[in-house]
Amino acid sequence: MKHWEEFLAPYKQAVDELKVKLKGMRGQFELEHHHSPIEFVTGRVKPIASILDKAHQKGISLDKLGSELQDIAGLRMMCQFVDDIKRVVELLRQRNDFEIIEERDYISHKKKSGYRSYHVVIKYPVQTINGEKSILAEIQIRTLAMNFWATIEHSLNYKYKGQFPEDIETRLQRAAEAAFWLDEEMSLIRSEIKEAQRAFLRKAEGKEKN
Ligand code: 0O2
Ligand code: 0O2
Repeated sequence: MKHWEEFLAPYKQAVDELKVKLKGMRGQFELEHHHSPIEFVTGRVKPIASILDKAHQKGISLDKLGSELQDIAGLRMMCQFVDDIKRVVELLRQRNDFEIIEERDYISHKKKSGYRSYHVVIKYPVQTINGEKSILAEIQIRTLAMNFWATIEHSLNYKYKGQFPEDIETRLQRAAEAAFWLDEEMSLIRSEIKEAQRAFLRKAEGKEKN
């Protein structure tokens, strides 16, 4: 157990630091009164049981976890609109506090399950008392609709262990299509939403001044 604590410590530190940094990006957009392409950010260190399960499934030996399991440290950035995702990925590419080592586009190429999201794998340097240690982290960037679907599907997956009854599988497929159309519709009325948000901010600022 002590060994796991030591192994996971830099991952925990990376998740904590990256949460502050990525949430900071949202704060900067707010400060400049621009629409933030980032709605909210979450992060977690993968639980030990899930690490062991995934390593077993993928045939990764325990001494190779650090180099072969890319999502021990996981961050999620939620966006309102599909177009925001591109913008967020661009912003991540411009940063120099980590190196992007892989990108996986499950939006242009959704998974068979119906899953959509943009994954960016980074190499992040953590400063420790024994020097610098680089770890891998996975940032998942998705819309609120993609997140809604993935969250529900993930919890059902846990219940059915990936073996969905046929009717549930069909409904999940339909729900994935509905989430896709929701994103499409929202993109179409995006300019109206943006204008409403700007008007709301102006009103809130007016109230603050009074
Ligand atoms: P605020 O003031 O709510 O913006 P944490 O350690 O709490 O920072 P963690 O444990 O990674 O973060 O994840 P958690 O607690 O699930 O959620 C992180 C942040 O995302 C929290 O905000 C939540 O309020 C916010 N959040 C979670 N789900 C949603 C959602 O569906 N919609 C929106 N808009 N926000 C959500 P903070 O950072 O605590 O601060
Ligand atoms: P968690 O922490 O429980 O979410 P894979 O072989 O597909 O398992 P790989 O190749 O390492 O994984 O990377 P991939 O596919 O880019 O990312 C895997 C992660 O993406 C998963 O992590 C999920 O978070 C998310 N994901 C991928 N496919 C699906 C899907 O069909 N449904 C949902 N809900 N999420 C998905 P884990 O391991 O499940 O961990």
